[in-house]
Amino acid sequence: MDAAAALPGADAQRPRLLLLEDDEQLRRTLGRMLAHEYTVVPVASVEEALELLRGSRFDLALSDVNLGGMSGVVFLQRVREFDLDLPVLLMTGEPTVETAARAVEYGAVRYLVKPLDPAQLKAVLTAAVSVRKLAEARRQSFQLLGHSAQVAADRAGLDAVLDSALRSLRVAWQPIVSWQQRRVVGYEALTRSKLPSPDALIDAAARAGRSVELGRAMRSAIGLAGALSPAVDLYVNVHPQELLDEQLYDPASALCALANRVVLEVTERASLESLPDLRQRIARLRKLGFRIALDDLGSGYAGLSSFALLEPDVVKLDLMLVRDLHHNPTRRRLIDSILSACRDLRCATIAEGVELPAERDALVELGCELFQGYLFARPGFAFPVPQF
Ligand code: G
Ligand code: MN
Repeated sequence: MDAAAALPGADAQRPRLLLLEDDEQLRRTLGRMLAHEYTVVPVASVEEALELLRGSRFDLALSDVNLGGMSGVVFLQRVREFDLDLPVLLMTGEPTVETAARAVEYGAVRYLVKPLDPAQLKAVLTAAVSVRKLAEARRQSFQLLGHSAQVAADRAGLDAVLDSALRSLRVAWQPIVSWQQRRVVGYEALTRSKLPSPDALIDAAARAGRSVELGRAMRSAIGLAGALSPAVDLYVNVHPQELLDEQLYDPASALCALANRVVLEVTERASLESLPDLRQRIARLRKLGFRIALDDLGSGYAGLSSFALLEPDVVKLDLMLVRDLHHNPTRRRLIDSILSACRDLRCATIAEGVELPAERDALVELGCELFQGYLFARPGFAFPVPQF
């Protein structure tokens, strides 16, 4: 452990720098060179470095790329599993384009080539400390403003967050009710994980190009739970990218086995126009027994075209449209015309996000009959039963 003791000159004001270098000579030289401005904690192994980083706060890490068997890029990935903001600088004597590219993709702040020029190194380190401060401030203000949807910006961070979120993936169910009949007609499957909101997970998966993987994990969880569910319809969200996943069309899949009572919800938030053969794909899904819903209607995107492409069996009104409609004549008029158009098209409508009796009553007056929202029941893991 003696390598892990801070070098002389340590004081509370200086930034703490973790130096990971397995060459003893170089570790000493660098340590001495940086000790004037940093509290340097030198270590020789990745495991030791990770333990220290987990145990206390550091402002930056400087690591060799070739660490006797383990790569500095792997170190970087492991750091991102628990610290998304720590600037990590990698140094190498034998630069290759490939490692440099991977280092940058996984969020290395800089990629330095040995021998290091002391002045340049100092400038780079100073900048890295500022990057650390800025990252923390941004994260805090995001949280303060309640914007939790965006997680880790770099690839290693995203992958680490996603891996752990996927391991903690669960399905919550929210009932959809017929008000006239005072009964549950279906349940929507909603994604829950360690991340603060489902949107954070969906957004992170999309940015990492892993929507299909998330979709598969959800569908298999839903297929398993669905077999145990009450004999009502199951509403399942599919990201537009999932429509390109052949696994969705596999008749042997757990979800396909339930297709006759599954309604696939396709959101209006994302554009559908760029998806090749969309019409054909939707037709294949119908042939398998699935019905199609257009989700989040009124949330913005190309409403008409997505309707025409999907020819949905069900339309779900976005909760922002529903919110306070009893106080808002414009929203009310809009909903009125959507409902009447849907009646003409023989398309069922579900009002989402209904929280207040006044919202429900205004919707009933406009002829809406199917509801979903906290007023009836919050999502829960064991098929919640609303009280009427
Ligand atoms: O798939 P969709 O984008 O429609 O997801 C619906 C989301 O809205 C879910 O995350 C669910 O938890 C949430 N939700 C459901 N009912 C209500 C409600 O009454 N009010 C609010 N604010 N959110 C709701
Ligand atoms: Mn939905």
